[in-house]
Amino acid sequence: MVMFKVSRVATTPIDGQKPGTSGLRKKVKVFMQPHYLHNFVQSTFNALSADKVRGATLVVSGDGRYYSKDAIQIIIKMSAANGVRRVWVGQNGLLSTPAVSAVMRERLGADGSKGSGAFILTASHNPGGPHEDFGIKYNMENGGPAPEVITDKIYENTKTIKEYLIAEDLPDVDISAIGITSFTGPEGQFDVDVFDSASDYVKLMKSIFDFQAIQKLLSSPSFTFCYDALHGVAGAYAKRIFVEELGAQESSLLNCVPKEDFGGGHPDPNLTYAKELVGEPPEFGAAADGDADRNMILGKRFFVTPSDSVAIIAANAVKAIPYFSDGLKGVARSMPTSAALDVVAQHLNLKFFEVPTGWKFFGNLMDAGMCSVCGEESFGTGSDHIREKDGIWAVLAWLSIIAYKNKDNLSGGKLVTVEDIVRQHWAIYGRHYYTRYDYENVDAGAAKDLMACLVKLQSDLTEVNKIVKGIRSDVSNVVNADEFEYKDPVDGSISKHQGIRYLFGDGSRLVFRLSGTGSEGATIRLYIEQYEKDPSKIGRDSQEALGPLVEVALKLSKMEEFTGRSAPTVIT
Ligand code: G16
Repeated sequence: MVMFKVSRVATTPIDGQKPGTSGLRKKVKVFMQPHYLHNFVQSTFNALSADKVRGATLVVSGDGRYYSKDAIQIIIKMSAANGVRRVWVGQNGLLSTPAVSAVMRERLGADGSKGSGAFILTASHNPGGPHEDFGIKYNMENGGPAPEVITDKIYENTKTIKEYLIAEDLPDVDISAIGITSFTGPEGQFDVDVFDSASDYVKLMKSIFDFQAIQKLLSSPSFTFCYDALHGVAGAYAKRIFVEELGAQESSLLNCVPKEDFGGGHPDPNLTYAKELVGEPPEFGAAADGDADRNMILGKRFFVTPSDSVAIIAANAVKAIPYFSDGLKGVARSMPTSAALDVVAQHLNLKFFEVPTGWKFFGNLMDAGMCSVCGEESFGTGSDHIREKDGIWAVLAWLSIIAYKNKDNLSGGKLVTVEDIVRQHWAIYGRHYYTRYDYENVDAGAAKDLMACLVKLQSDLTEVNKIVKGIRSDVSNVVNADEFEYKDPVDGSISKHQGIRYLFGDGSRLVFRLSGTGSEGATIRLYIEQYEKDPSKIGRDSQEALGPLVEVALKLSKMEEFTGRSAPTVIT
């Protein structure tokens, strides 16, 4: 067995290592600076209790973006030096974010390993390549992202770090070959276990869904299906699940070879970036982001908003998905997500929670058995089968619902389509017209000023309504305006400043937030929502229906004045 020594390397703090909504995301060239990744990894080890490091098992993998392979070798060497017992790596360093969560819950627990955690190497939906983004985040033993108390500690540690530990003489491990490589260090044996990236995840999906029912749907002559992985890590799962297990045609997979630079594209599954899928619509289309935790659901020339998607999944889960056959424990959404899920929860008498943006906030609810299905407007949908949002799970959930709705007419008749399912849902529950405007990479100072101005305005609702009515007299009055604050019902922790809300008398909402996932400058997100219960008014074009509120939002926030932008970068 190869022996290794532990080196203590002197370092100094590097500015700007504060984890955002989901980990630290920066340009690759920032991560490649001397000590940059090392400082963050050591600061993470130092933020954890000793038993979560010494003798522990760590999963280290990600979406395969540029710099991942180097980063994995660095983290292996630092893990060895910090007394970790074994590191688990998906073959070629690939594991989707949901698969990491699945592996932690299914496999690490089962093998008796203690104190497990994971470093997930991804910048999610941000582009990859030498000039683009890299990212890293730490997940806890329950398979979910580290909570704020840990990420705050990590950040504090990055500001005072003086040294890191590394086994510099440990040879690079071949992560392309499945198998265990063992080494000996000052504290005994250290193993690197490279395993198949997909098998645990595929097994889990088969235990949740009725694969036979989905298979029947996919083989129906009237049904067409297409899945676009945008060259992200979802490709490593799509072939195994959709083609090998469910019998879809190989031609139904688009961009399913994972690439370090996502083929030069932007691996963000929305109407702007998943262009190929939007251009050639099948009966059912879906797309994923870089690390496969996001999803976009499409019918034939019909976009399902993520807010509607989670509501529709919740409304149909018990009948269409075997995992939920005993009922739902509760449902949850992030604050800016539309209230479509709230209405379903009321109708079905389900526990309901509204949390801040960030999947980590769902974890406590799920661990406490209070929530089964949850979702976010940012193309994230999932359930308590793991502690991350899950792109392929969402696609399988939709395929299950379509299969259920068509169980009696799969032999050639007219199918109930995605659009039919959504329209039927609106007819029962009403429709939440919804849109999000993103202003990407605006000047950080200008963005801060815009937000500060909106907060200041909130202290005087009479003044707000004077301005609003001056812009559009046909919108309802603002009845409340605040900054969203969340008290976790499980551990009582409080998260402040989670988005600026303007709430209107008719249930409409304007929400303003700064994104926590960008790598440069600031991204302003504006979320606009309006509820329509009247069945004769639920069929309008959403941009047209929301026109007056959009006008109010842009003028009230002085968007163009502050940012110099006359139009958003992306509208969804
Ligand atoms: C992350 C979080 C999500 C969050 C999203 C958007 O997603 O996991 O819970 O909704 O960021 O964040 P923001 O609006 O701050 O950019 P991902 O897919 O980027 O990991």
